[in-house]
Amino acid sequence: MQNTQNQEMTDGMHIMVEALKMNGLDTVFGVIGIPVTDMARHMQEVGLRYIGFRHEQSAGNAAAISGFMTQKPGICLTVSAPGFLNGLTALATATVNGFPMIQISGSSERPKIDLQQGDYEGLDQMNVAKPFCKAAYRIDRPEDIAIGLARAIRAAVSGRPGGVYLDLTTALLGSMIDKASATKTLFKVLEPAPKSIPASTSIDRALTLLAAAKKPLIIIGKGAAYAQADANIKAFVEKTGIPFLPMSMAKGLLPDDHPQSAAAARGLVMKEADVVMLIGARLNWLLAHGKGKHWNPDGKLIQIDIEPQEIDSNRRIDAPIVGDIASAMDAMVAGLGTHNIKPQSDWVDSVNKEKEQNFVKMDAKLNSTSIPMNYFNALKAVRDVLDKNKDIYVVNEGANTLDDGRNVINMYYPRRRFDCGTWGVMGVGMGYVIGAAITGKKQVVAIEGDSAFGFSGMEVETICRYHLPVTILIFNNGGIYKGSDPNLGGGVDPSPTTLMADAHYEKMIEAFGGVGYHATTPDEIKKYLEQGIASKKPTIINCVIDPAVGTESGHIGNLNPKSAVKV
Ligand code: OXT
Ligand code: ADP
Ligand code: MG
Repeated sequence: MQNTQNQEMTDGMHIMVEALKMNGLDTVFGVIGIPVTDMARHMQEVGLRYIGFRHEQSAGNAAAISGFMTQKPGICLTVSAPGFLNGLTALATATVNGFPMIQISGSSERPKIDLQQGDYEGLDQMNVAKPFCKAAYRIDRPEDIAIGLARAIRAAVSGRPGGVYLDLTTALLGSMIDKASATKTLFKVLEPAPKSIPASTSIDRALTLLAAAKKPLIIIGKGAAYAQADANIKAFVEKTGIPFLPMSMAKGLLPDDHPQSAAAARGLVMKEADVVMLIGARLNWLLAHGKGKHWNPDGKLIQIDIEPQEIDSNRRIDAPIVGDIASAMDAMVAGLGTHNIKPQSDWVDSVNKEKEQNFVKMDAKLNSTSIPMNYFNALKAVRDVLDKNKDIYVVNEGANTLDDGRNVINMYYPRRRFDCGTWGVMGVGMGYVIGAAITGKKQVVAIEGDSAFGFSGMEVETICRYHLPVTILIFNNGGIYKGSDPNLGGGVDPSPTTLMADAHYEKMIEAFGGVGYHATTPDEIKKYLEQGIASKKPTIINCVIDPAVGTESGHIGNLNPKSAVKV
C-alpha cells in the first residue's frame, strides 16, 4: 500500500513483527483474536514460529520456560482483557520464578477505556499488569515500537530476570507509517544482560570464610541453572570437595548421582553446616527462610545473587557476593589458587553415612510390590526408563507426585527439570511441556498428578496438533493428595479432595490422534513409557495409583493449617 506521496506504507503490527525478528525473538506462544489475529499471521509470513494454544496461561508458561532455558525472553501473545488476564498468572509466576518473558497483548481503544465507556474487552491493562510483573509498558505510536520492545527486552533479562508486560493498543496495531521511516527505527538491542562483575573484596571475603569452614555446604538454585555457568560451578564443587544440595530446578546442574550430592542428606547438611554458600537460591520458604529448627543458628552464610536487595532478606548474610553468577564463579574458581578450601573428612563421612541410610530407606519404598501401585513403585519404573534416556526434559507437578518425583527421578544434565517452582503452582505442566519441546527440540516426559494435569489438560490437543514428542504420565490416585477422603457431612457429593479415580485420562489423547495407555503395574509403566519415548508420538499413560496412599499436601503438610475444631 502507498500514501499520496507514493511512499510505501506499513503499520504497527508489521513493525512489531519486524522488531521481534530483528532481535532474534523467533518463537511466539499465544492465543489469537481481536485485535492481534493479523499480527500472528504476519509472524508466520516472515518466518517466525507462532505456536497457538488453547489457553493463554499455558502459552505464558511455555514462554516463561523458554526464557529460563535460553536466557532470551520468551514471548507470549494475548488478546485484550480476558486473554490478557488469563496470561497474567503466567506472567506473575515467571516474575516470581525469575524467568524472562514478555507478554505482548493487544488492548482496546484507549479513549473509551479511559472514560470507562464500555468498550469491547475494555480494560486498563498496563496498570492492571504493573503489580504482577517486573515492568509494564504501553506503546502508543508506531515510531516507538522498536524502543518499546527494547525496553521490554532489557527489563526482562537484565538484573534478576522476570516478566514484562507490553501493551499494544488497537489504534497502534492499525496505525500507518511510511515504511522507510519505520525501518529506520528498527534496531537490535545490544548486550541486554550485561555482565555484573562482583567486587573482588566480596570474593575474597567469601573464599576466606570457606577456607575456615569445617562443615561447608553449597546450595545451588535455579538462578545458577539459569546463569549457564555450569562448567565453573562444577569445577568449584569438585576442586573444593564441598557437598552440594541442589534445589529442585537446579537438579542435574551436577548429576544427581555425583558423589558430592547431599540431596539424600538434606536434613543433616542444613542443620549442621557451619558455612553455607548459596548460588542463585533465595532463602525463601523452600529453604525454611534460613532459620528455625532446620538450620544451624551459628552457621555463616555466603550468597551469590545478582539482586542486591536479596541479601539479608531473611537472615544476615556474612559474605554477600552481588553480581552475575557466571562472573562470580569465574572469580571464585580463580581464587582457589590462593585459598585452601577443604571440608573436614569426618564431615564428608557423616554426609555419606546419612546418604547411605536414606538410600536404604528409599530402596525399601521403591521395591514395594503393592498393587494398586503407590508413588514409589510407580516412580521406580519411571526412573529406570529415564536413567536410560538421560538427556530428556522432565516436567513434574502435583503434591505427592511432585515431592516424591523430585526425590526419586535423577537428573543428569542442567536445565532439564521444570516444575511448580517458587509459588508451587499447579497448571504449569502442559505449557512447560510444549515450551520445552519447541525450544529444546528434544523429548519431554511429564510426571503429573491427576489434579495438576487437569489445570492445563486441554493443551493435549496442542501437543497433538504440533506432533510433539511428549509422553505424559498421569499419576491417578483419584484426588488432590488423596482419593479416599470421605464427605464429612455424609452426603452424596465427593469430598473436596476427591477426583475420579476410575477416569481414563488416556482416552483424552486418543481423541486427537495420540496414543493412550492404561497402566496398573510398574512393569506396564515401564513398557508403555519405553514405547512412548521410542515412538516420539504424543502419548498419555494413565497410571493407576492407590487412592489411599497420598499424604495431604505432599511434603509440605506443615504449611497446611489444620482445623482445631472437629465438624
Ligand atoms: O534428610 P532428611 O531425613 O530430611 O530426608 C530428606 C532427604 O534427605 C531425603 N531424600 C532422599 N532419600 C533417599 N534417596 C533420595 N534420592 C533422596 N532424596 C531426598 O528425603 C527427605 C525429603 O527430601 P526433600 O524432598 O529434598 O526435602 P523436603 O523436606 O521435602 O524439602 C522441602 C521443600 C520445601 C524444599 C520441598 O518439599 C519442596 O520443594 N516442595 C515443593 C512443594 C510444592 O511446591 N508443592 C506444590 C504445591 S502443594 C498445593 O498447594 C497443591 N494444590 C493447591 C493449588 C496450587 N498449588 N496451585 C494452584 C494454581 N491451585 C491450587 C493442588 C490443587 S498440590 C495440588 C494438587 C495435588 O494433587 P495431584 O493429584 O496433582 O497430586 P498428588 O498429591 O499426587 O495427588
Ligand atoms: P530456587 O527456587 O532454586 O532456590 P530461587 O528462584 O529462589 O531459586 O533463587 C534464584 C536466585 O537467583 C534469585 O534470587 C535471582 O536473583 C538469582 N539469579 C538469577 N539469575 C542470576 C544470575 N545470572 N546471576 C546471579 N543471580 C541470579
Ligand atoms: Mg492426585
